[in-house]
Amino acid sequence: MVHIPQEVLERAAALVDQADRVVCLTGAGVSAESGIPTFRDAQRGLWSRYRPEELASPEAFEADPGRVWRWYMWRLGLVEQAQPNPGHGALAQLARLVSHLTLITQNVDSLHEAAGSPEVVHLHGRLDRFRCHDCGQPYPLRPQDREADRPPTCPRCGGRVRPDVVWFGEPLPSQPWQTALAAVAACDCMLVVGTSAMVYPAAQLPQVARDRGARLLLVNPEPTPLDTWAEIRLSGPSGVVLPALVARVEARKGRPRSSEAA
Ligand code: BJW
Ligand code: ZN
Repeated sequence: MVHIPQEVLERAAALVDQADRVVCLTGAGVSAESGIPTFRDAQRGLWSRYRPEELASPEAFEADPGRVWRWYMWRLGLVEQAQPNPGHGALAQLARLVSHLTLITQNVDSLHEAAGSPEVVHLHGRLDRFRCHDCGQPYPLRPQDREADRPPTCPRCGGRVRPDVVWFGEPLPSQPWQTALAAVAACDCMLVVGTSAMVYPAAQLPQVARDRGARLLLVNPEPTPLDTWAEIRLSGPSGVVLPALVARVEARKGRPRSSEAA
């Protein structure tokens, strides 16, 4: 049972409500209640058996493409079966309530879109898209590729096909990163949900917001390095905390815009 003090929730809702431009940065924790394991949970996390560099780096892929391919095919199966949870739903609803929300995610699933969030900035790519590791050519995944022990071959150059995600040591895709930076630099309230804030450059974004004077609000059941910077910390799972927060924002605003238009 999660207990969120009403006074803290009300203060958080007021920060969001009073902001002209809100940014939300999400991490793996927002999808945990959809059954997708986070990365750094010591018992159940995706990296409880391997070090991150053994699976999520170009070096790992080049050294053992089959192992990396099978890991991603397993994860793709998990993500395809997953449904958005109330946390995703609350963020989609928040976009309808506030005048300007930029939703930035580090997640490679598409559960924000599935929940109805209108525009999502994907910093670390997407697990449901594939491309050639050598020439970058997009590759439409075939059913037999899912069962294969090794990655398919690029029809254009013969290189290996890989998921269109960002591995350690690789630069973030330029356009999403620039969009994220600009949104964060211009926001007056930033919501940081379900991330350990340990992976750069994404972890830098809350610091940029804070340096520009934005109010920082954290949603996480565990402490993170951002705790000392945050104005408000809502401790608990995002599937519980976000619906409660967004309901408060909605109550402050009166009716949501979507129902006014109907
Ligand atoms: C809940 C919950 C619930 C649980 N509700 N919450 C030192 C300084 C700066 C940088 C570096 C450095 N040393 C090395 C670097 C670089 C490196 C880096 O940051 N390493 C760190 C480990 C230190 N970064 C990079 O390499 C990046 N690229 C780069 O820097 O390029 C430079 C360059 C420029 C020019 C040319 C070439 C290079 C790339 C980083 C890519 C990260 N990729 C991954 C894998 C994506 C593909 C895949 O999915 O397989 O992205 S790593 C992994 O971590 C994934 C995630 O998006 C990312 C962040 O993880 P996240 O989301 O925070 O998850 P967790 O598991 O860590 O945390 C979950 C949280 O949820 C926890 O806090 C829980 O408490 C919480 N939670 N249940 C709410 N119900
Ligand atoms: Zn190719």
